[in-house]
Amino acid sequence: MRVLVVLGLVAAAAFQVVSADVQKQKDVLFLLHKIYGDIQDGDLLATANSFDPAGNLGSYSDGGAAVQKLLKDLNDGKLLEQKHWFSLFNTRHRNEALLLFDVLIHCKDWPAFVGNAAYFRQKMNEGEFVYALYVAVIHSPLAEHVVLPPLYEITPHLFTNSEVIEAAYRAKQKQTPGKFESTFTGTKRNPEQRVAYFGEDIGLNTHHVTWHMEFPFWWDDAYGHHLDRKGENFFWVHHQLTVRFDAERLSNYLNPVDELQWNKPIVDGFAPHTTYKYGGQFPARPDNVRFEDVDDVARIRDMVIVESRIRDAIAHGYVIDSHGKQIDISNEKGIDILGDVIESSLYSPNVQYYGALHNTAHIVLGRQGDPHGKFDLPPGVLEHFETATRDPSFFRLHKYMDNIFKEHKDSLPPYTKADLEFSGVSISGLSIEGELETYFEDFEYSLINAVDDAEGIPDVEISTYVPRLNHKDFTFKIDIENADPDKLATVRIFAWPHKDNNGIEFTFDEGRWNAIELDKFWVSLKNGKNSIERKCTESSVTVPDVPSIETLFAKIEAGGAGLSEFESATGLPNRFLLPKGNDRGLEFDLVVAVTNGDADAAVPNLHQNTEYNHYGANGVYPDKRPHGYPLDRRVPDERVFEDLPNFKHIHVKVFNHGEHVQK
Ligand SMILES: [Cu+2]
Repeated sequence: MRVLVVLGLVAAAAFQVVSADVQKQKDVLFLLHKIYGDIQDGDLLATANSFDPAGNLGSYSDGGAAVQKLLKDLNDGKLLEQKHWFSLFNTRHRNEALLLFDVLIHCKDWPAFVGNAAYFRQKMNEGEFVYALYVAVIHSPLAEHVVLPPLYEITPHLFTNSEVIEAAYRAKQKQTPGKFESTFTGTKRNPEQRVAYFGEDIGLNTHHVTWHMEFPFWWDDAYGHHLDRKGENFFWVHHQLTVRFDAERLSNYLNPVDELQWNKPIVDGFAPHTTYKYGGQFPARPDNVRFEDVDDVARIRDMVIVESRIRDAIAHGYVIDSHGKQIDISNEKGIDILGDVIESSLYSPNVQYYGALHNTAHIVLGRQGDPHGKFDLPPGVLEHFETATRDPSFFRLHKYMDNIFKEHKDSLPPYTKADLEFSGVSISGLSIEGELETYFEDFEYSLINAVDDAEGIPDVEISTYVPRLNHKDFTFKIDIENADPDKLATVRIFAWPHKDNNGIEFTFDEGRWNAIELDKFWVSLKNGKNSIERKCTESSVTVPDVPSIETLFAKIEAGGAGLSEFESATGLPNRFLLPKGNDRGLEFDLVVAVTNGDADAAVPNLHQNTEYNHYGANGVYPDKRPHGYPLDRRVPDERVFEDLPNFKHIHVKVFNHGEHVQK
């Protein structure tokens, strides 16, 4: 049953009965809507103007330590001004945003949370505020059921091409509604443009930034909970982006990505066609730039040194913590530590020695257009999780790090048949109902928050539509024989491209490293034959599209029903489940592994709808096995798999016939 509260204080609202969750939802939407101007809701604006953050220090679980610090910085005029770009990779910007997060996460009740959010929204830099509020809503138990609006509607500049943003400004100025077409950057002369639909997809950008909010590198367990397997998750989410990008490339007759190397040119340049709301254009980078040291950030030599220390640790099978003690990584937990080290996060056992390879590389790569700060350019697209995947060098950088992770995974002993067997269980059939077929569709989103508001100038409808990949419905049909009484099983489904761009078949060992995770679920097997039908829409590794802010507002007006499925946006958009494929049908190896559900379970009561991406405060990742299991280790002899009755391997084709569903 939902808790009901009566808003009886304000006369106008005296008879209004609103559920607590709906009120919270409404508050958060109004806090984020029209972020560059005043709060649009009268009550909330009144709260912002009357709230005294230091008025009741008893409402903070840290006794008000964070809020007093933030207030002091505010009153001393130390905080970044409004109407200025914000980057999480800028230390000052990050510290300020995290100070606000620190305030919000320590609020003991919603009035304190929303009061502080409203108060500081009016005074702090908008980018810092949006970031702090998103992360606080994701992590605070107070906001557990709040659905965050799609970021591309809150800060559209980071997701939308400059040309379209300019058209939006003109539409507002002329007071003429407009619906503008977005295209992908560049021309057909750039082969990379063939896969721009992937890196520039607003859903992919949202997935990436949301993941980094769910698992922030700056997370400190003192905020209240531990982020389980954060380092391994870092590896896995980027590994999946890497293998997916290669599958998109093969779909478009391009070779897989080459890894980035510090002593070689960055082959592909990039012109972002993206502009900051405040701060000018995102810098471009021509082809074949050679890495240069970036003033005040890092020397390339230091990057090479840090890399070799990490590779040394992998070869030794241990890392050395900040006290000089060895931590064994030659086991299945090693990947988690290595992820913390490479990112690096606050969980890294020794940042002093192993540095922050990933985070520093993002800045170094992002600044190659102006490494010495001669031209006073704002940060590059790689310095924002919202925009990073737009630049093809993002995938080169991540291929480089993925190969370091692979070195570690390859150092572990391969699984034996005995490790993988599930006695009494065999897969007797595997097929797909429906065709694996992708298509493009136009997707429309509002740009109302991109343009400026002025007194007396009403809003007009302004939106853009952009082509995006989707797939037709299909269902996995899996027949499983169980010779024993009822038992719990884990079903894992993966696919990898069958051939490279030259038509040469991948070996099983090459293929399994490129495996795309399609689904993972628990199922109770009865004795005898179990015919399982698993719809593509049920995939536990994907999420549905979050409704637009307009729809969210409308749903609240209607009482707030039908929002629960959007509570977490962490995960790949479901429409991105399949790689594009092509007209001839891109061949994939589709594999299913059914393993012992009781042995795999990290928590009790697992079922077909268990979620994996967002497991909340004090959450434990439901699956005890390493990400990618059982394909995560090298396979010197593929007969180990082909002889397993609980493993099935078929070939499928993914088609794209050039269909484009227009608006
Ligand atoms: Cu990332």
